Amino acid sequence: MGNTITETILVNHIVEGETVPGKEVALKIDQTLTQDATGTMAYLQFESIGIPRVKTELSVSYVDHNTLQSDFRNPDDHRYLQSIAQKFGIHFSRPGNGICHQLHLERFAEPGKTLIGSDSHTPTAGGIGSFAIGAGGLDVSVSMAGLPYRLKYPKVMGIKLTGELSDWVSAKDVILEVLRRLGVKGGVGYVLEYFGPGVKTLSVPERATITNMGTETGATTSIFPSDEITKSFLEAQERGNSWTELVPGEETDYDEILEINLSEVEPLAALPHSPGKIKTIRELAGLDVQQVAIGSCTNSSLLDMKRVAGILKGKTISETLHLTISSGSRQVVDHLIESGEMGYLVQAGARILENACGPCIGMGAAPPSGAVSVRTFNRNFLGRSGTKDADIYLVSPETAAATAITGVLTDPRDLGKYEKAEMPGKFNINDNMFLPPLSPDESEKIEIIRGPNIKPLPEFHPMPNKLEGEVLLKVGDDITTDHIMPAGAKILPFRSNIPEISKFVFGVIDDTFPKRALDKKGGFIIGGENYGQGSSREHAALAPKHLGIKAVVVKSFARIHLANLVNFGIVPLTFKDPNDYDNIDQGDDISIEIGNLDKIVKLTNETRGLEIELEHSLSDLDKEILKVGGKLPWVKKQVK
Ligand code: MIC
Ligand code: SF4
Repeated sequence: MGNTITETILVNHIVEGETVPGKEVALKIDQTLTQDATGTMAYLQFESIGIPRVKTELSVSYVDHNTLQSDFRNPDDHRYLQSIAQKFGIHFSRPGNGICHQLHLERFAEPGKTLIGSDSHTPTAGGIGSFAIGAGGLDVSVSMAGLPYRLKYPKVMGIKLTGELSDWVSAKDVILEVLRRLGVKGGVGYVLEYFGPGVKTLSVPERATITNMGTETGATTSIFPSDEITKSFLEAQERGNSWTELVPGEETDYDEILEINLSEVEPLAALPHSPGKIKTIRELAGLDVQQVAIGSCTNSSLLDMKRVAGILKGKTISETLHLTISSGSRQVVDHLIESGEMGYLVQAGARILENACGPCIGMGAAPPSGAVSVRTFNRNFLGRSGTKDADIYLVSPETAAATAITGVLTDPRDLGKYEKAEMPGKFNINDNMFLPPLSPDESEKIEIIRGPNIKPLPEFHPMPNKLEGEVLLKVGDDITTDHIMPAGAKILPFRSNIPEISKFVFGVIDDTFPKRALDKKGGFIIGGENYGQGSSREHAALAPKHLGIKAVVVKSFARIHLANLVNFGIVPLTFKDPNDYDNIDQGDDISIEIGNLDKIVKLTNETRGLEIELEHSLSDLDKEILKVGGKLPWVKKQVK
């Protein structure tokens, strides 16, 4: 018997705990990344921990989300982030350089290393064999302070790839096929590890597309082996020295196996409003489309853009739609300019956007009312595009480009002859938009620059033994962090200002929620399965905390959101019997005996005179953290 790659890397990094699935282990973290929308909060927290310099091998601060500078707020945050990076020994990626995950893959990610990022798509680096996990900003700042990262030891699902992709079918279709099989909850508690003869048919950027969107299955992370293909990619990025081989396990080493024959995969789409709602393009073909958007951390590599350029060459986009293209990095753009392929995009009528998240996070390019927008992104949650009644379909770059030409959803196989796009043997390397860390002496002279929108963190108080109040909101299954704490051009600039951003909590579901919560001096939220799926944004816990939310009681939680609730002192509880969900309504007065957070916690529905048993999956440490009011007060004691 061999070892899975997951096991090999974890065993090398475990500093505490046993390798038993479901048991908590503490991991040494080699690298961290942050982006600006979660980064300002992460660094405010890092500052308050009070250590002079990061303790990781490498930490990078990227600016890619809030790049629409409609007033002073976003640029002020960027300036703050730059000064923080220079103060604390962190690499700084300047705005315009590209999307964090694409850049990290190109310039920093290494096979066999652990990486924590304050963004749920950090697993993109799994395409190069890095064990890369998304987490809340506070967990990232704690890792930067040199403390280990704690997680439940995962089970490993081996995804066996056989065969080879057909012409016009791409890596995006593979991950959509995985989502078709697993849905948006099927990966919970697992690492998705790819193995089998099909692996060698996929390049690193293709593997990264797959690990990127593995997040949408709820998996802890996804990872590919590190092989000769990984080596060539690293060499082409002049980083051959950081290559190590990572050989996958044998079939019997995995807790579960899912087999995908690449030759049988066909062009697919995720339908509104969930990445897990999959149909074939053949079934949907002919649907009128008003917008096509190509880019995001899932599909913005040079290979993706070259394929799109090849399809658009000599064509004009349909007059019934708009096409936006955002490349993942300056390296990608540089190559497209050099090869002339950028010309094909421009000549076809594409609107070339900045190398940033852009429309993926609702930063511009909102679709028209009631429109169908076809995107190469990874999320299509309700309202995320900026237009609540728009229908977003998630597809491959090939399908998106074909659709841009015809004006209706089009199977790219109908385009006829396929021309293979090739990556260059050597990438153009130009790191001049990365600012490297300063020496400790130089760092000491740096002043941290804070704009007026950067407000201090809320205060955290110890948890009482009994929680009382009203059920302020009852929601159903699969509530995403985009429901809880929406993003977009209007709201994202308040990421450093918790009192302001709190006014938008649950805006897409019930815009009276924030005021009602404040008027009632807080209360409770009741939810269904997979509560908090989606992003790592800790604002989905911090802002409800500011509004006085004491506990969230649901049928089940998504991993990162659960951790964020604990971090900010909101008690995450689940129904012992899911049918009890029907025994509580919005408006009911309830009380919860917290005590020592024993296995079973008692909830009393005072309005209905009922008692309900609740459970939790909290470790002893989580309980300790909740008792003192959150992770920040807890961590301050640890580093003293
Ligand atoms: C997302 O894709 O939802 C985001 C925006 O990248 C988030 C992070 C954030 O909310 O800032 C994520 O995926 O973690
Ligand atoms: Fe940015 Fe979209 Fe990727 Fe999130 S999913 S990191 S918003 S490109």
